[in-house]
Amino acid sequence: MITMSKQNEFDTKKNKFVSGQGRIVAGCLAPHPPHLVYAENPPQNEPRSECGWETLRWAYESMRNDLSAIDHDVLVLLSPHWKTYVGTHILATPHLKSLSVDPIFPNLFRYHYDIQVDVELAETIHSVCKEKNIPTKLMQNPDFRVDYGTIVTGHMVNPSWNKPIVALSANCVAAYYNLDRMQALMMELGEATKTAIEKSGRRAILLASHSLSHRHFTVENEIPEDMSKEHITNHSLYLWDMKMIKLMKEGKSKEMINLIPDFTEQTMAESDSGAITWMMTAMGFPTYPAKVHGYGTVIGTGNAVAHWAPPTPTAVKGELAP
Ligand code: 2X7
Ligand code: FE2
Repeated sequence: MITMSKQNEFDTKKNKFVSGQGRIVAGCLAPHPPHLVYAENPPQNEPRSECGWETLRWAYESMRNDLSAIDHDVLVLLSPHWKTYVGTHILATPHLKSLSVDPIFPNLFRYHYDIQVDVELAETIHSVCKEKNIPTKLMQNPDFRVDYGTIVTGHMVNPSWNKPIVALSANCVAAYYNLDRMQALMMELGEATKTAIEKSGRRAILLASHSLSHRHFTVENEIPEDMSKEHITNHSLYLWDMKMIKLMKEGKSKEMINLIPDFTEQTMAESDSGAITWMMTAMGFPTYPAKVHGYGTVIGTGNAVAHWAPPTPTAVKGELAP
């Protein structure tokens, strides 16, 4: 069942939300290897596993625990596996139900999804983008097949799916132009997303759905969950991952984002989608530390599960108190 706070009811007479100011209440780096869902054995997924990737699954468990203490109405996410070639598309159909099969790992991921979308927020993001001349399009096809990145991240963050989502596509600007153009555009999209959330009255959690370093093995193990075979593809990728995680933990998000073009190029990272640049910009480049819940590899890729939550006024006072 979807829960929406009362303050966010839509007043049809006034044609606006009965709300105060909306805000971003947290942002998460929430990677989407389908292996994690496979290893959890939820009823929605057909294949069964014995175990696997516990460090990452327990990291998600820890993050879910922290997020459950933060009141929120909606999850807004950007996935690298919904690729669009002209601008950013925004999911804007109220209910999506179908079967998602991972094209590379159909043996691990055949997931029956049933997703509610916050169409009003999607439309608000779209209209703010229009005002700012950022190319966007609403995806209103009720038969649209949702990508597995959106589904895996959505499931690992909120397996009950009891909150609506808004999903944004990965506009292929990095491939068409370059990583610097991607950075600039995702910063504009981040600003627009923040403005739209504030207008909407929603309390939103943002999700950047991707791994860190992303070179993976080309041959799958006979038993996919055989953890004796799991490790990072090579040491230089590990060093890059640790460098990025250190900056997150030190509250140096601006420095971390400035490294994204080099990091992405050298580690083949899915940050070419712009998700983390979009999220950090929308959050105003946090100078408070991220909580890193865990790090682990999946078929050789590096994955961190982390969240940033703006300190509450009381916490800030407490920190500054003599
Ligand atoms: O899409 C993915 C991924 N990002 C990481 C690891 C394994 C598979 O799929
Ligand atoms: Fe991926």
